Amino acid sequence: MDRRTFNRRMLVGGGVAAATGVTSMSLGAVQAAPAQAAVADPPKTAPAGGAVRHLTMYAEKLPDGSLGYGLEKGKASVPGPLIEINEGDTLHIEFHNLTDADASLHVHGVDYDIASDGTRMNRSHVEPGGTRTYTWRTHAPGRRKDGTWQAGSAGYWHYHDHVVGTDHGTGGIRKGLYGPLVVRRKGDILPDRTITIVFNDMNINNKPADASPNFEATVGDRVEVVMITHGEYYHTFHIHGHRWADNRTGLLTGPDDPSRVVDTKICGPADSFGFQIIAGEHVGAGAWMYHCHVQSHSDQGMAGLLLVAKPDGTVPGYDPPHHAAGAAGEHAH
Ligand SMILES: [Cu+2]
Repeated sequence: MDRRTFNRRMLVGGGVAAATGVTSMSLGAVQAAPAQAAVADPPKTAPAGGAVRHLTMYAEKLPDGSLGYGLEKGKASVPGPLIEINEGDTLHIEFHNLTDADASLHVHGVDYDIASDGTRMNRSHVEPGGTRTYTWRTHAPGRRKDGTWQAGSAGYWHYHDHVVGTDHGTGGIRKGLYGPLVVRRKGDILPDRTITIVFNDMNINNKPADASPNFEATVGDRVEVVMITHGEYYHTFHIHGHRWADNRTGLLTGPDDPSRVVDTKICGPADSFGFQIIAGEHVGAGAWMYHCHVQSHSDQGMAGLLLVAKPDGTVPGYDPPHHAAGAAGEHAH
């Protein structure tokens, strides 16, 4: 996984991404000529799966008292690290519990034996200081022997603790033990960057209301959003100036794709979905808000910004506050 991320950053992080941006802008600003899209380099796509991957994951307490997952000791974050695999991959995660309470790793959406469930019911949790290997498997869609179709594993999923506080991990989730999992299908379009937005109770990514996370992009970047909900409430995720298709990838497969195009989506605890947008497409650079659209929730601080910069790095009309943008939840490819 690391090597692929590294290669993609080396190959497409700068040049192709910038070129795509210019083309997108010319489509929006000069002439709405769909044929022109063919001139741009096509986006990179996910390869076939089938790899066996290994990862080490730590759960630990952060200086502010929250709990987080991290890929290295002392590097835990809230949300936890983005895990990306392809349909057909198997992932072995050597999990180290560095907290002072029982903890676990429980995943949504993929295949695992009961020993990798991450709950106390089947003793698949980990005591303080302990280690356990969780194995996640995935499969492509296909036909069963009886002729019916089974879904593949591809999707925008997530993982979280299931034992801290209560047998449902209520305390662990509340304190930040959660993170995004993306399973891609061969041929899925790969983003330039992925951002993770978690509505957890009445906060975003466990940040205080006056410091909700802002994310940065440049006009034309293919930005992938992984949106996860946790906690006690239902919310309506909304982003300004950008829309997506309400389907597995968030992308249309053609002009007749019947997927509804939306810019809001109702989400409840443990829900997850994802989509890709071209930052600023047809609307340009700016401080584009994303927020919960339940009015009392946004009024209480469930709002942040997607800061879409012009190629020269400036965000028109935006006055940076004192706290820095970005941080956890942002993942460049
Ligand atoms: Cu809300």
